[in-house]
Amino acid sequence: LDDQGNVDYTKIQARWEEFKKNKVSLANKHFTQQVVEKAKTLSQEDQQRLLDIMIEGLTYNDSSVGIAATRPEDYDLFLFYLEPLIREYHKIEGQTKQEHDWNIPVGEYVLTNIDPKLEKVSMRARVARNVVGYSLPSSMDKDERIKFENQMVEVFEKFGFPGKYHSLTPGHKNFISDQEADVLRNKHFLFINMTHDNCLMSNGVASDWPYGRGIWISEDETKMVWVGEEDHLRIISIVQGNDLGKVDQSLNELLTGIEKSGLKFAEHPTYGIITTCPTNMGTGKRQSILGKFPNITKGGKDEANLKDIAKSLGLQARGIGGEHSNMDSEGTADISPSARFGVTEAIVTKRLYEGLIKLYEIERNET
Ligand code: CIR
Repeated sequence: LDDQGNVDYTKIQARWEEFKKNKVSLANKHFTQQVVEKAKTLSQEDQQRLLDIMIEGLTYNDSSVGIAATRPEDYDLFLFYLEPLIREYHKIEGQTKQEHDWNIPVGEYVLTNIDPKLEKVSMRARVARNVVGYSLPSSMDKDERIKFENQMVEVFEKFGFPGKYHSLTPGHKNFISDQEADVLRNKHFLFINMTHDNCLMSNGVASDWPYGRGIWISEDETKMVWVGEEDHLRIISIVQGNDLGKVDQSLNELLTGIEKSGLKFAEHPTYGIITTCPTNMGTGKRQSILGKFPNITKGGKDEANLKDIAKSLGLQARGIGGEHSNMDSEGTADISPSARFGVTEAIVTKRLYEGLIKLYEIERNET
């Protein structure tokens, strides 16, 4: 902002030019002259809000996307900027309206049909959700984070699934220590300390850590809900087995149970489920398996090779500890389809299955 509090576009454009020398985030790529001209027609307040949603990209030079919405309305107000970006990430050409379809048959996407070794695999599916009436996590203040967590504790106490809520909020009645939190992290249930993630630090999502953060876990440890991470809620199911349909069934039961408690989720008429990061818009659904790819990764030494091959198949390969983590010496990776918008929940599962057929074929042929 200049001395008068006006947005200084020359400075922003100079920053993007500087950043382009290293890596081009989607936030950078889509901040075109046309976007600048349109932005200048907005009120001063809205121009400042536009800066807020791209602050990650402007302050952290290693982001691939660099955008975090601050309120659900951002996807209307700043659609002139975000629409081409969303379409590029999800590979959508032309107009698409988000549809939902949870009709995912059990017995159809069976991993042992791809490779007999895939008898007992860690299968994970999650949906991101944000609750109407709260700011999105990048712009919540500490009180709002705590208020939201307490509202969720009431839901967990009443929604009928046996389980327990663990809070990271100091002084909370369900508080767990750092050591207890690490036990849950080692089981890949709980998210990392968000202050260790530069993206989440720069966009404000990690602010007020660890207030308002926690995890609900079902007694059988197959269903869980993250509270206060990148979205208000990440509703998750983890099932050990080989039928992708079973993890969807479990996730859908949990999601339906939470919906019945009366929470209203933010949804856009065209872009579907509203999420902090544009990569999750649409279904908000990410489904993955933990697979071993020792040949493609050359014993875990060439993670980039797996990431590139996965990308060419419309998949994303991550390490075992989340988005910015590493693979082990067996090349254990979390593989999921990239697209979440313009596909239904059922298509996300189908894409994972069909992508894995190709990926395991490449793994078998790699020497
Ligand atoms: C970034 O822009 O690099 C981070 N905010 C995360 C991007 C979202 N995730 C992804 O590409 N799968």
